Amino acid sequence: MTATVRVAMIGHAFMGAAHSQAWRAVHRFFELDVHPQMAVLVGRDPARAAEAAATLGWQESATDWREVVRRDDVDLVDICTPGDTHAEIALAALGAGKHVLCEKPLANTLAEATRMTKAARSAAGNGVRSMVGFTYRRVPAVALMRRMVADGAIGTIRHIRGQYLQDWIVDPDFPLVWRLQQERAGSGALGDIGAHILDLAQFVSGQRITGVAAQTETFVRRRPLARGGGALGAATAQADGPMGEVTVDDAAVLLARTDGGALGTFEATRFATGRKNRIMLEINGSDGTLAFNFENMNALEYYDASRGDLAGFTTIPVTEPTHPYVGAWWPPGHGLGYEHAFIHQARDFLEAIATGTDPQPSFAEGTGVQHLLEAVLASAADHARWTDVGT
Ligand code: SOE
Repeated sequence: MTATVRVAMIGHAFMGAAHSQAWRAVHRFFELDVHPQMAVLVGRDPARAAEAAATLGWQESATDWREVVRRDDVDLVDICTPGDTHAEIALAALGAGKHVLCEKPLANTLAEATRMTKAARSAAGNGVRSMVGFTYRRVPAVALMRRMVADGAIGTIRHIRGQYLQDWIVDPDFPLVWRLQQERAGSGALGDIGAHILDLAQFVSGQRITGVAAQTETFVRRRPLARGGGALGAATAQADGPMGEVTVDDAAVLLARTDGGALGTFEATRFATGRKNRIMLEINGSDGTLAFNFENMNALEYYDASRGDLAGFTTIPVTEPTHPYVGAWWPPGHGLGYEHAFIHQARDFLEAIATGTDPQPSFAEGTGVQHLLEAVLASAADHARWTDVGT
C-alpha cells in the first residue's frame, strides 16, 4: 500500500490551477513511494472555493486556512496565495508540523523570508520539508543547461544574460489588481517575474549574484480600480470609475556581478508589448555558449567553440528519455509544456518527503532571492548606485 501525503492547497487562481494539475498527474507519470491525496482546497469565498474544488479535483473545500493547517488529516500545505499572506500561512503550517510548498517569491519582505527560513530550518529537524516554487528550474531544457554548465561544456562563465518579458498590463485601462499594489505583492515585475530570471541565472550558472546596479520604472501610475477576478486579467475595470495608485514597478533593468567573476545583464518587464511570457537565459563562456528561450522550451541552443571552423549554434531537442524528467513522458520529439514544470516540482517534493531529504530550492535559497530583490530596489532608489547583495 503506497503511503499518501494529504495536501491542502490555499488559493485557487492561476497558480492554484497549475498546482492542482501537478497533484492530479504526478503519480500517474512518475513512480513514487508516496502519492498525493488532494484533500482540501481553501478559498476566501465558500461558493467559489467549492466550485474550484469540484473543477480542479479536490475532495473538499474550506474558507478558514488557519483551521485547515491544524487538521490532523493534512500533511502538506501548498501556498498559492498573493505574497502578503505567504509568511503567516507558512509559519502556521510549519508550526503545525506540515510540509510546506510556497509559491514564489517566498515573501514580500526580507524580514518575512528570514523568519520563514528560521522556522523551516527548525521544522526540518522534525522531518518537515519545505520548498519555494521556482518552477522554471524544472523545465527539462533548463535542468540540462545547468548540467552542461556544471560539466564544463562552456568553460569559464563570462556573461549571464536574462530576460523575463510579459505585456499583460500595457493597456492603461487594465485594472489595479493585487499584483500592482505594493502591500499585496511586495514589488511588481521585479518580484513576480524578475525573481524567476534571477533565480534561474544563479541556478543554471551555479554562481551567486554579489552586487547590482538597477533602475525600475512605473510607466502607468494610476489605473481604474479592479472589480473581482484574479491577478492576470479575470478582473474587470469599473468603467469611468474611481482610479487608484500603482505602487510597484512595471519594469526593472539591472547590471550584476557574480562570485564567479561573471557580468550579468537582466530585465524583467510587463511592458514588452507582444512578448507574452518570454523567458530568455543565455550564458557565454570561454569555451562556448548555452541559450534557453521559453518560447521554444523543448530545445537548447549550444555553441561549442572547440569545433573551430566547424563551430556553430546547434539546437539540442531536449526530448530524449535521458534528459531531466523527460523519461516519464513521451517519446523523443514530442515535447512538454508549461504545466510539466509544476508536475516535476511536485515529483521532487514528494520524493524528498519519501526519502527524508530537504528539497531545493529551500526557503534559504528563496531568502537569497529576497536579498537580491531588496538590493535591486535599494540601487534603483539611489540612481542605480552599485549595491552589494546581502547573504
Ligand atoms: C504572472 O506574471 C505569472 O503568473 C507569474 O506569477 C508566474 O510565476 C509565471 O510562471 C507566469 O506569469
